[in-house]
Amino acid sequence: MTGKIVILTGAGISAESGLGTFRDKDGLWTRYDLEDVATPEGFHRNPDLVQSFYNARRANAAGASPNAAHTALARLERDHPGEVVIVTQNVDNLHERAGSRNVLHMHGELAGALCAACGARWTAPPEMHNDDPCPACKAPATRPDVVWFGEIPYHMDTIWEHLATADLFASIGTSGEVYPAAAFVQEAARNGAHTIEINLEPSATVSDFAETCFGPASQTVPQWVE
Ligand code: BJW
Repeated sequence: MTGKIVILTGAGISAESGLGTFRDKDGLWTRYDLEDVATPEGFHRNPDLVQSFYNARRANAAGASPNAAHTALARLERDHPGEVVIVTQNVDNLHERAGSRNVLHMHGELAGALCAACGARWTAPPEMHNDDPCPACKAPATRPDVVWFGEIPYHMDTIWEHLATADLFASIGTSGEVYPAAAFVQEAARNGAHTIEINLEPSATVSDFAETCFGPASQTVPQWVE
C-alpha cells in the first residue's frame, strides 16, 4: 500500500473486544430505543436513563482490550508514517490503546463530558450525572460528549479534506446505515481513491465499493494489512 490511506471504522471492529454493535442481532438497538438514548430529545425527556446507558458503556469500554484488528491498524500507521488517518464512529478508545495516533472521533468519545448549557468540554469521570455542575459555567447540564442523531459530527471539515486526497479508502465494521459516514465511500471514490469494504457481511453501501472482504475483523484486517 502506498499513498494516503483513510480508514473509516465502526462498531464491528470493536465487537471481538466484547463491545456491542448497534444493529446486529443482540445489538444495542434491540435493547434500547435509539430515540430514547441517542437523541437530544431523549436526553431532555429522561436524562437519568441516558446517563446510565453511557455510564454502563463507559465501564464496559474501560474493561475491554484492543483486538488484532486495532493492533494491525496501529502497525499500518507505524509502517506508513504520515499516510494513515483513522476516522472512527466509535466512542471507545481502543484504536489509541492499540497504538494508533492519527484518530478522528467523529461521534465523540465516552471519555468526554460536554456542558449542554455553555458547550464546555472536559474529561468525563467514570460515572456521570446530568446534574453534575459544569466546571466552566456551573450549570447542572453535564452530558456525554458524543454525537446523537440530529447533531453535527465532529471534525467534518478535516474529514472531507482527507477524503478529497485519499488514495485508498477502507471501511471496516460499519453497517453503512448512518450518515454522513455512509457517504464517505462515494466521496472518496469520486476523488479517485480505491475503495474497500471489510466487514462481517455486506453493508447497506456495499455496491459503492470497488473491492470487498468479508469475515471477522480480527482475521480480515491483519490479513489486509500484511
Ligand atoms: C463486524 C463484526 C466483526 C459485526 N468483524 N465486522 C441522509 C443524509 C445525511 C444525513 C441523514 C440522512 N438521512 C438521515 C440523516 C440523519 C442521521 C442518519 O444518518 N440517520 C439514519 C438512521 C438514516 N444522521 C445524523 O443525524 C448525523 N448527523 C448529521 O447527519 O448531521 C448533519 C450533517 C449533514 C452533512 C454533513 C455533516 C452533518 C449524526 C449521527 C450520529 C450517530 N450517533 C450514534 C451514537 C453515537 C454515540 C454512541 O456510541 O452511543 O453513532 S448512533 C450509532 O450508529 C453510533 C455509531 O457510530 C453509528 C454507526 O453504527 P455502526 O458503527 O455502523 O454500527 P452497526 O451496529 O450499525 O454496524 C456494525 C457492523 O459491524 C455491521 O455491518 C456488522 O455486520 C459488522 N460486524 N461484528 C467485522 N467481528
